[in-house]
Amino acid sequence: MATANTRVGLIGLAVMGKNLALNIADHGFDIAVFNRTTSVTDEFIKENPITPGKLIGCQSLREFVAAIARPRVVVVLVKAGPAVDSIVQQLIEAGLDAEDIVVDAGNSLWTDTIRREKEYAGKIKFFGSGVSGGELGARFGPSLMPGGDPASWKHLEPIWKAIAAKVDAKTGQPIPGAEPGKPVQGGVPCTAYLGPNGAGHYVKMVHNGIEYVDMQLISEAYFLLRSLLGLKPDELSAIFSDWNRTELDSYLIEITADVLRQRDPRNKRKFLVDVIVDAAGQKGTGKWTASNALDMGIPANSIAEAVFARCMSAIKGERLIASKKLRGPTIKKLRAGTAVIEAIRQALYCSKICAYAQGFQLMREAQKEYNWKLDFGTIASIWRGGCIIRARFLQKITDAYQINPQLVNLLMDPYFRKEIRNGQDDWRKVITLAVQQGIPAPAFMSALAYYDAYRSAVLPANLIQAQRDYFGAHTYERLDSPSGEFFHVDWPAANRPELKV
Ligand code: 2AM
Repeated sequence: MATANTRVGLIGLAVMGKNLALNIADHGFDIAVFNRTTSVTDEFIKENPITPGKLIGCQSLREFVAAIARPRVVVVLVKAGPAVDSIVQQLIEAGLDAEDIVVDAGNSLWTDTIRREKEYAGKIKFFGSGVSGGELGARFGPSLMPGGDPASWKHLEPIWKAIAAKVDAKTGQPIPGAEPGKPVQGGVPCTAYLGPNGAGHYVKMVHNGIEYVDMQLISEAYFLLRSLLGLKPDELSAIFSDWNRTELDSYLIEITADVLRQRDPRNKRKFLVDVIVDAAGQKGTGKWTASNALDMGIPANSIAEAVFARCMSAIKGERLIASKKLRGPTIKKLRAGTAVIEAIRQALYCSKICAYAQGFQLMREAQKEYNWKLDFGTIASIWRGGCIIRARFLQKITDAYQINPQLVNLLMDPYFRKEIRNGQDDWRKVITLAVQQGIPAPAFMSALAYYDAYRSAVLPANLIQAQRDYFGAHTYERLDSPSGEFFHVDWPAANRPELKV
């Protein structure tokens, strides 16, 4: 039986849990670990006999709770949903008390985190934290998005700051060099306290919503390059590598270049991308973001579009049938000149700015709804390293919110205004080409629609208001009367005098 002296405990030894535990141990923290299937714990301990901080494998939750120094910090990495509640209940039964902190580091819905914090108050302190960076991030430095009560954060903070990805304070560039057992020295950690209750999980959700658009936009750029220019995957890989030396420098562009040059392990003459079924899966965080945007009435149309694009891809069987029946223009190949490639790059870049603008607009609204005080500069800064959307571009967003913390929309920031001014002719040309040639580019298009609508002083919603008043007496406001004064016209009577009795 272990003595109560490990600094922290972790439950759930799937890939993310194992890697996070090793990352924590790498930084010298003794850690107790537990997994429902105990053979997994045994294997894990056997595979990792020597770590800078001790790994203590526990066979029961009682043993696990007894192994951790008080106040106990227990990181939970089980499947989001009922498993989290089940584990918390079991931990309480196994001896956790009101001073102990349970950190849900899974992809939980932020409203569940709000509920759990209330529900378990007085029994344990429930704390939520988003974790992004995939398996490698968890192992060598993720971006961590904590939310909960500030007193609990004080206990978690040293661990979270130690294990998070590090970036250079000035340039925001990730500091490389982490290896097993050799944590990164120096730099600023990609984690910061974001706010109470569900704030961390909410920010993580929006991160994922943005990630959906980022991936969709890159796929559309790939598809346009391929369809219009007839380039092969390895040629496309070289283009993405070039782009990775521009403003688009990011993890997702980098892995795209890697993916596109990967050969099929079954047949080296083929590229792997060409044998992968074009039907995207999803686990729900993009959908949560889009449906939350609908609930709050915030136009995050590119985020929704990216989710729908995955849904469209998933009905592959229907698309195969439709492709034989529904006609469109025949694609005329263009000469692969640098101008077209640069135009597509600009379209991707401008669309990406709009996607981030939407994500931050969502967070602005959510903070009103939930009474949080989110610091958008800090959020952008902790996304600079470790997470899937990490990018050089996030330094520019950090700067934008540091210059003006009250920035209403990222599109209004002088730097981003200039970037879109420079890129928008190309952006429009690429979308025109896509339309003329019948190549789907829904996220490019929805981002441009967002941009054009956002910069419109006048939209056709006057007509919508008139229609609503016509059929449902929903009333309308007038431009020449104070706001809040509502009018109604007896439309049938005004237009169809013969209906008057
Ligand atoms: P397992 O190895 O026993 O399946 C990801 O699924 C991780 O969450 C795994 O470590 C898994 O444990 C754990 N997990 C899933 N559901 C759980 C539950 N209801 N209780 C405890 N652990 C659970």
